[in-house]
Amino acid sequence: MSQLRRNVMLGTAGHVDHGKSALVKLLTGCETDTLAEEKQRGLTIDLGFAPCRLADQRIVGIVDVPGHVDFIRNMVAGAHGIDVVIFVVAADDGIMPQTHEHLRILSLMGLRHGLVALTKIDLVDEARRDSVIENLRKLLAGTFLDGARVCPISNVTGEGFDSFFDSLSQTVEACGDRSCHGPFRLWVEDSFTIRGAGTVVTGIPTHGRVRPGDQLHLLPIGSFGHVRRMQVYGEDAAEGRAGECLALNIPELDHQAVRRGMTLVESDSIEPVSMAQAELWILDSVKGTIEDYLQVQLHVGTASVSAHLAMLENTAMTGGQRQFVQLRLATALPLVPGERFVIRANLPGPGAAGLTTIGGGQILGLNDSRLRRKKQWTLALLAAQRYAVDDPVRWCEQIVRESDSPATVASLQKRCWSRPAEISDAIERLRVENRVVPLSGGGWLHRDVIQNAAKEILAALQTFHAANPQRAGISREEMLAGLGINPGCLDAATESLLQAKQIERSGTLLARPGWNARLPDRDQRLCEQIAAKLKQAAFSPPTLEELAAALAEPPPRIANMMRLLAERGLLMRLDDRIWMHRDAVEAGRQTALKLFARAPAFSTMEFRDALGVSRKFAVPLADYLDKTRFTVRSGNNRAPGAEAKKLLVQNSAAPGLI
Ligand SMILES: Nc1nc2c(ncn2[C@@H]2O[C@H](COP(=O)(O)OP(=O)(O)OP(=O)(O)O)[C@@H](O)[C@H]2O)c(=O)[nH]1
Ligand SMILES: [Mg+2]
Repeated sequence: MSQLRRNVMLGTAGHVDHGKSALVKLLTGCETDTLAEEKQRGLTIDLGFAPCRLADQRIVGIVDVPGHVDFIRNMVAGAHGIDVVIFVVAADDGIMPQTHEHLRILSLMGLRHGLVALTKIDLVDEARRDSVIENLRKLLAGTFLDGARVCPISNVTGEGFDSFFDSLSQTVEACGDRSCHGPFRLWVEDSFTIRGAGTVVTGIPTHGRVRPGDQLHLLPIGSFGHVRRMQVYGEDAAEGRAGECLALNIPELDHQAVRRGMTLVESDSIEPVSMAQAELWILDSVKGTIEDYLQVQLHVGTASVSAHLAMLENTAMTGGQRQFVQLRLATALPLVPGERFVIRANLPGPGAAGLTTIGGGQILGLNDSRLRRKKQWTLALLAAQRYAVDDPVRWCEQIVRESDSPATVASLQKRCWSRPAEISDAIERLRVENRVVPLSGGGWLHRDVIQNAAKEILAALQTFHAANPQRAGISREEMLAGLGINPGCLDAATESLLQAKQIERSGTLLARPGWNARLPDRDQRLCEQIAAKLKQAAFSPPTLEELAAALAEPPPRIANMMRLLAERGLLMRLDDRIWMHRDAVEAGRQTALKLFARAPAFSTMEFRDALGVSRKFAVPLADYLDKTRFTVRSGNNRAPGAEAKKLLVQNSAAPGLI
C-alpha cells in the first residue's frame, strides 16, 4: 500500500458555503461533515479527512476545513499540515472576507503549492465568471498562488470536474513528497476511543515515521504508550510518514487526557517551552499600530494558546513590517525551530469585530529566559538562525556554531530535531566544506568558534608578554584560566595558530614568534649559574636549598629562577625536590633505549646501575619517564612507551646510532 501512497497532504480553504466540502465529496466520495451539528446547520465546524486517489492512481490525504469565521481556529489547525491547497471561491459570491483571511493564513504558513476551484459556475453566467476570475487574478498576484490554475467547476452538475482533476493531479505531481527528516512528531488533531481497541489519536505528522510497536510520548503531559495498530488514509498500514493522515491506536494512553494541541513524539528529549524567539510578519492589511507586548492568540500546529509579543527590535509595528520577537506563551508548548505560526488579535478601532489574523511567522530559538530589546548579539544570532532554519544541514551548522564546547551527535540531536544518522551525515558534509573541525578528544567545533578563540589567544598572549617580560611564555593552564574557554576549543585554536606560525611553543609554554624573555642581568646570570650547576651534576642534581647555599642566594629567589628555567625547557622537575637538567634527562632516555636494545624491559636496579647513581635519583627519573609516556611501568619493570617504541624502530632502521 505504501508504494501507492504519497505523503503529500491536500487541503481546502475558502469562505463559508463556497462548496469546499461538496468538492471533497465529488473528488473522494467521502462526506467530511460528520458531526450532527454540521449536518443540521449545513456547514463545516471541524476538520474532516478523506483519502484522495489521483490520476496516477496514487493516494494522498485531503483535509477539509471550515470556512466560517467562528471556526478559524479549526481551519488553522488543519492548515498546519497542508502541502497543496485547493482554494475554493464560489462564482456567485466572489471574493469574501474569509477568502482573504484564509489566503493570508496559508501564506503565513509558508505554503507554496495550490490551485483555485471556482465553484458554483452553474449559478452564474459567463460574464460573471470572467469578472470573478479577473478579480481573483488581482487578489492572488504576488502570493504563492500567483499564476496558479483557476478551474471553473460545478459540484452540482459536475461540469469542469475532469479538467479540475487533471489540474489537481499535475499540481500534486509538481509538489515533491514531504521530507521525513527527524524523529517522529505529530500535533494531535483528535482522540477517541474504540470499543475493544482503546484510545486512537489522529493527526498529520510534521516529522519522521512511525510503525506499530513504537513508543510515543504525549506532551506536555509526559505520559507514553506503544502504537498497537495504525491506519493511514483509513487503511491498516505498517508505517506512517510525515504528511499523511494517521490514526494511531495507543491503548496505554487515556483518551480523556489526550487533547487537540498536544503532541506525540518519538523522543522524550523535547521539552515544552514558554518562550520562543521568532520572526514575526504583520500583514499588509493591518491598519493602525501593533504595540509591544500585545496579547495575541498564537496558533501553531493544532495548538492555540494566548501569548504576548515581546518585540526585540522596535516598540511598535505597522502593517507589512517584520521584526524579531520573543513569544511569551501562557501555556508551554513543545515547539521545534522552523515551525510556522499564525497570530490573531482583537485590535481596537472602528469596525473591530473579534479576533482577526494580524500576522504570523516562524519559530527560531527556544529558551526559557526573557530576552531584552535592541541587543545586537541577540539580533545577530536570530538573523543567523533565520538564514539556517529551513535547511537541516545549515541548521546543524548553526547549532555547532552557537556552541563553545565540542558538539556531539547526542548534544546535537535534540536541538536539531534530527536522528543520529542524519546528524552524522550533516556533520560529514560540513567537515568536507571545512565548516566544522573534529577535535582529537572527540566532538566538533565550528571553524568560526576556533577562529574567535584564536583571536582571543593572540590578544591574551600580547597582554601576557607585556605584563611578564621575564617569562618565556604562558602555559596552557594559565591561558585556560584567563580566557575561560573550553579546553578542547583552546587546544584546537592553539594548534591552528601553531600551524599558521602565529605563535610558537617554547618548552611547555606558548609565546609570540621570536619572543625573547628579558631577564634583568642579575637574574639572567643567576639562571646561567643554576643551569650550569645542574648540568654538571647530571643524574645527581643538588637540591634547591643546596643551590641556595652554594650560590649564596635566598631559596625563594632560586625557586623563581628554577621555574623560569623549567618554563624554557632547560630544567625538568622530577618531583617535589628534584630538578634535573634537560641534558641529563635526555641522557637518561638514551640509557633506557640502550637497555631496551638488549631486552624488552628493564628493572629499576638495572636502570640505576646503567646510570651509575643511587636509587634516590634513579627512581624519580624512571618515574618521570613513565609520566612522559617514554616508558610504561609494570611492577618493578619498565617496557618501552609510545615514544621509546618509535625511536627504537627508527634506531633499528639506522643501526649504529646507539
Ligand atoms: N449550485 C451549486 N451549489 C453548490 C455547489 N457547491 C456547493 N454547493 C452548495 O453550497 C452549499 C455549501 O456547500 P459546502 O460544500 O457545504 O460549502 P463549504 O465551503 O464546505 O462550507 P463551510 O465548510 O461551512 O465553509 C451546499 O448547500 C452545497 O450543496 C456548486 O458548485 N453549485
Ligand atoms: Mg465545508
